Amino acid sequence: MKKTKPDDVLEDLYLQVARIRHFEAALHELWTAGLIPGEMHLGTGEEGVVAGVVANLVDGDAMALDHRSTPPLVARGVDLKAMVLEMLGSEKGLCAGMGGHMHLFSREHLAASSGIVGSSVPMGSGFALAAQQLSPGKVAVAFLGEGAMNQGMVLEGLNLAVTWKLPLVIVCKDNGWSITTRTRGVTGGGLVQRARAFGMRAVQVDGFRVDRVCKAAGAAVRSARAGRGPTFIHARCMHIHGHFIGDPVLRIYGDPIGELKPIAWPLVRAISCRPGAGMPHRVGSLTGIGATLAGLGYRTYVSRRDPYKIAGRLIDASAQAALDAEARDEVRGAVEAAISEAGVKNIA
Ligand SMILES: Cc1ncc(C[n+]2csc(CCOP(=O)(O)OP(=O)(O)O)c2C)c(N)n1
Ligand SMILES: [Mg+2]
Repeated sequence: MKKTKPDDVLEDLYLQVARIRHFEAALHELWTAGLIPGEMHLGTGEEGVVAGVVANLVDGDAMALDHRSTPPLVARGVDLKAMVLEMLGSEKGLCAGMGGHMHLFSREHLAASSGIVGSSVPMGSGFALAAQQLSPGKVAVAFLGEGAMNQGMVLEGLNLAVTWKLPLVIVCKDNGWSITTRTRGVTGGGLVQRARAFGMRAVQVDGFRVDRVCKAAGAAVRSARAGRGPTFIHARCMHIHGHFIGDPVLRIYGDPIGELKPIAWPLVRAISCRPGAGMPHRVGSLTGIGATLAGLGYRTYVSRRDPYKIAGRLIDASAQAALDAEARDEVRGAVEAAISEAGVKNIA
């Protein structure tokens, strides 16, 4: 693989990728043990994009985040124990146990997340406006999924960012899916072209390559710091665990008979009941369900690339092993401390 950064920078990037991967794996375990309430959207598969962008931020820069907010907060240096306590619903958590994984906030790091899809762009524009007015030279980053690009508030936020020349970097993490909707079926044109149509710089980068993301984001952040306005970065990625943990589509692949049994009969009834849509329409809908299953399965199991493994191959094997162990130990320590502080007893 052709390297785009010196070895020490690549090692730092790998460490952040590994810290995120181990943190997300720990959340996966805690959720599966029933200790985290509600849905859990992991950022496993986005590590290359997130670590590459966050590596360019300094104190006083801000981050507006979406429903996969833990990876950027890990990379930004937010206290891991406080985040785990938050997930557990403890009042000692980052947001006193009131936020959960989708509404995390750190005043110290000027970072805030929201489960409202698309809201990170207006929120990021607000952070960037504050930076422009109150602390010139500082920047804001807005992370969003490609499905969010069809939200009206995103388009409004992009427009104001350009018009007011805000120091904003918009990072679109494109996994090709919005839950079970294939994004290309609901999105016109190219997203880079869409951003350019607003008059801003827009670049495409391989989100599986943390070094390339770091380079592209470095240029965008420098440009924003120099007062040259926003840049849009489009980065492909994937979600290794599907939309959320326990994604029903991926469960079907794990246990086809068990998972399809309860839905087979309702499907047959839906196809055969009268009155209603004509048979061609019904067959078309069924084909659509099959195509969704096949598409998500292909993306998850066949065309799968892993930014964590790819980042590991950019550095020496011995350095990779040592940094991976460092990241794993740090996360394990934080989880054990959080569990003990929260007084949780029934961990499997
Ligand atoms: C305004 C709004 N509409 C719908 C939802 C439900 N929802 C949660 S995640 C999601 C998909 C978002 O897709 P994308 O932006 O591509 O992010 P990804 O989940 O793929 O990372 C949707 C529709 C929501 N949370 N907010
Ligand atoms: Mg998506």
